[in-house]
This record gives sequence, C-alpha cells and structure tokens, in this order.
Amino acid sequence: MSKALEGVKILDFTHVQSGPTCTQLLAWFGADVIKVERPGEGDATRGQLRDIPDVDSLYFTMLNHNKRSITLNTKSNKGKDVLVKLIQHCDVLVENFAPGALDRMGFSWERIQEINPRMILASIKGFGPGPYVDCKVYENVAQCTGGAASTTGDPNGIPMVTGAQIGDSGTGLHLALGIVTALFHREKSGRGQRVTAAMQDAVLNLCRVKLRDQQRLDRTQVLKEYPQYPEIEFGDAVPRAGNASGGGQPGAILKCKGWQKDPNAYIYFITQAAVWSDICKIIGEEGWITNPSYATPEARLPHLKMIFARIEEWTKTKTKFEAMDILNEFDIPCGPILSMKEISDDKSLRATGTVVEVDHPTRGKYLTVGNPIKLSDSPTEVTRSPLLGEHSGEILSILGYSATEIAQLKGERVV
Ligand code: CAO
Repeated sequence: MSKALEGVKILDFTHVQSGPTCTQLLAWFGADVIKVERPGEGDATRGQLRDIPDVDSLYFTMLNHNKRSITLNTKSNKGKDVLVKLIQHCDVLVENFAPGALDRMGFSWERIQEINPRMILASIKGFGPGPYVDCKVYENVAQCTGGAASTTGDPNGIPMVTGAQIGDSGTGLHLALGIVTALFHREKSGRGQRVTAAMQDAVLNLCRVKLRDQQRLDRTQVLKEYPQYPEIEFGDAVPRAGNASGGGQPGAILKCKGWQKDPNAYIYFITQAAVWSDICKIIGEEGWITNPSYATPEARLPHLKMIFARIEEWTKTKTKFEAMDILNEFDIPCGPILSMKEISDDKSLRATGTVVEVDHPTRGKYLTVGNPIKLSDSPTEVTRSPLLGEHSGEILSILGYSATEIAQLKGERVV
C-alpha cells in the first residue's frame, strides 16, 4: 500500500524540537525526509539529556524517526554545491534556524526560488515580523509570549508553563499543515511558496479561548465560570483559572481513593448540564435536581466550589478507575489523571500504535509516541531514527556523485 506522501522529498534542516516534530510527521505520512546535520556533532539534541553514554539521546531518537541523515558542512564551498543539488532534488526545505541563519548561509528565499521554483520553503521562528523578529526562542519563551503562561496556573500563584510542548511541537504541527497545504496549492500553481509559522502565533492560536475570555471580561468585568467568581474581583486581564475549565461545562480535578499516597489519584470531573440529574443521583443529592439554586447551569455558577467539594466526597470513596467506570455508565464526561508510567503500560495505546516500542542499534529497545493521526489507507510504521550521517553516501550517490567524489567529500570533512 502506498503512503499518502510517498514521492514527496523533504530537505530537513531542522533541529531541537519544533522543526523535527514537523518533519517526523511528514515522514510518518510517507515523505522521504533527508535530515541535514553538521559533520561531527549533528543535531545538538543527539547529545542532550543522554541516559546512555555516547548513544543518541531519547530526545533525539523520539523526534527523528523514519528519517535519513546526511552530514554536510553548508558553510564550505563544496558543501554549498551539495546543498544546491539537494534543493534541486527536493520539494520542501524545512528549517528552524535562528532568524537570518539561512540567509547568512547564502540561501535566501530568492536564491532558493532561482535554484528550484517549485521548492516550498517552510520555516519556524520564535516571532513573526515586529519588535522581536530577530530573537531566538525556546519552548517556554513561546508559552510566555503566546498568552499561555499568564492564563495557566493557580489563581493565587505565579504564571505557569505547561509540560505539553505547545510552543515547539504545537508549532511543528501548524507548520506541517502549512506544508501540505502549499504542496496541494503547487499542484495547481506549479510554484512553491514560503510557509512560516511563528511559535508565539501558534501558542496564541492554541490559547484562542483565552482571547475570547479577555473580550468577555472587557465587556462584562466578570468571568462567572472562573474560580475567582463570586468572591474575588476581576482585574483587567484574564486571570489564571487553576484547573477550572473556564468554559461552558464547569470542571475540576477531584481527589480519589488513595490520594494521600498517590500523587495521581485524581479524576477530572465535568458537570455537563445534560447529565446533571445523574450526577445528583450518584452523589446522593437528588434534591439538587429541582432546587432552583442548583437546577440550571447559570444558578450553579456561584456554588461551583461547594458543588465540586460535595462531588469530591463521593470520588474520594472510589479509585480513579472505579469512578471512571461508574460515571461513564451515565455518559458523565470525566478522565483519570494518568501518570506517564500508566500511559507507558496502557495496552490500548500500544494496540493503536500511539505508544510504540522501537529497536535502535546502539540504544536497544525504547518507547516512543507514534503518529497520533491515523490514516486508514496510509498507516504509519515507526522506524528508528538515523545515526549521524548514516545515509550520506547513498544520498550523495542519488544526487549523482561518484564513489571517488564521495570519498573525497568525506576526506575533506564536507560530509
Ligand atoms: N553546516 C554549517 N553550519 C550550520 C549547519 C551545517 N550543516 N547547520 C547549522 N549551521 C549553523 C547555522 O548556519 C548558524 O550559523 P550562523 O549563526 O553563523 O548563521 C549556526 O549553525 C547556529 O544555528 P542556530 O542559531 O539556529 O542555532 P542555536 O543553537 O544558536 O539556536 C535556537 C537554537 C533553537 C534558539 C534557534 O535556532 C532558533 O531560535 N530557532 C527558531 C525558533 C525555534 O525553532 N525554536 C525552537 C527550538 S526547540 O525548543
């Protein structure tokens, strides 16, 4: 069975996390991803957070599956010649260098178009045009500047970043969509185009509901779904909402049986309006079904803390999985707080290929997150990440270099 992106050739100039997330997805959909790395050291993440000496780190292996690796010194003249051939050979160049690095290398967008007018140039930068356009950016900077940190965390605490890598992997996902859209457009136009995704923009896009709330706050000076309501006065900006959903379906994290010893013995519980009467019956508060102070979502808003405290009395008598089973019988939306340990052992995630075991020649077996996007006619098979420069010879020969020329380039440390 052919893969959805089979035949698409990606010149992968990405490093660290944001760009590699994008090209890994394209590789999973069947694109031939050729990762270009500096001779000797390669992507810095190969050596970061190592758990086994001299072996590619999990950080690298888990972001670079299904790719080929060529080493190339793109600042040498011979390296630039190889790069020109790679640009002619490929459909998309993806990069997340610091602003201006590609230009300094001598490969501006104008030059790339001259070499290959069908080429799509896809870039991730920290910021779009504006005062910070030249700044280098890592994950948490993007979370802070994209609005996530100011709206995340304890209502009385400092701004908080989240473990979900919305700045890096989130932007990589956005860029991947931009690339396939540009490829689709190229079918009609015959020309490549520039695709850019700024990390600040991607984070903000994922924080869309908070900009919604900012405007609701501006107009009404109150956010009744937030934990500050009704006791605390709102300021002029959307506050941190703790674990409240802050949306139309109030929710909270509640203790479950064993919470005193297990830091993850909790469940997220949503008091969806449609199942309010079932919730009341389960916790033994049938009177709330008709009591005007509790009967409607609007009436419940000032009492949410008390309501969740009462529901917690019930959840504390069940394990998070028992509570999940009981609540789901009544279609009450909820979810146990799963630890990474529990997720690694989850049989259904293994069965769907969302958690995959991969074998690596120097590392041995390890777990990774597979493709979360499932295509019925183009299933993903996760293969290991390449060793540094593992495919240099075969890629150079595809580009037309002879064995003697390849040996020479290797001897001169161009590759
Ligand atoms: N051959 C020769 N030189 C190479 C090369 C190769 N194969 N690959 C990269 N280089 C050079 C670049 O040309 C650049 O040289 P100049 O500074 O002389 O132009 C140099 O290596 C360093 O590149 P960089 O500035 O991108 O790398 P850095 O480690 O200093 O910064 C990062 C890293 C991530 C902060 C920066 O790349 C960045 O801001 N990227 C955009 C935003 C982004 O993606 N951030 C997410 C990172 S994941 O958390």
